[in-house]
Amino acid sequence: MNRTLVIVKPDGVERGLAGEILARLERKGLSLVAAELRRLDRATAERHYAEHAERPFFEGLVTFITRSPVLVCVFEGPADTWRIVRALMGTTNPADAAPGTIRGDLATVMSENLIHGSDSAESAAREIEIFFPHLA
Ligand code: D4T
Repeated sequence: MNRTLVIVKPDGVERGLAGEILARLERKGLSLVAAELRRLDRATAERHYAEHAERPFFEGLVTFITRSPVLVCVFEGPADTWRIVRALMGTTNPADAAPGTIRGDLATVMSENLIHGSDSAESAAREIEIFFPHLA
């Protein structure tokens, strides 16, 4: 089996969409193996988004992801489970995301796009280590 990290972002929890988002991943056939509602501190957010440290949107991104609790989860499925989650999420900008995807159905703007999913096998391993070190 193969694992990936999912975060229901602050907008998702605030809007009461955590259950809907997890249900979509579960209905697809993925299994929830860890979940915790957590308010991220700045250091953890900066570590998670380290690849974007030099980007102009970084400060806003860290402020956003730390503004209220997120639901951090690990999902398990077949090989490359991260790809399955990414397909269900839809593109980063919800304005372009296909209907039927989480972002396509439930979000409108890139700065509040509801869900994070690891974007490679390497990212999944790195991110599970950050949030659930006992599972890494
Ligand atoms: P995450 O990492 O949150 O799952 O989103 P993606 O994998 O789909 O997109 P990303 O890493 O490129 O961007 C991370 C995060 O930053 C926000 N963002 C991104 C933004 O506010 N402005 C931008 O121009 C970009 C590229 C949205 C998601």
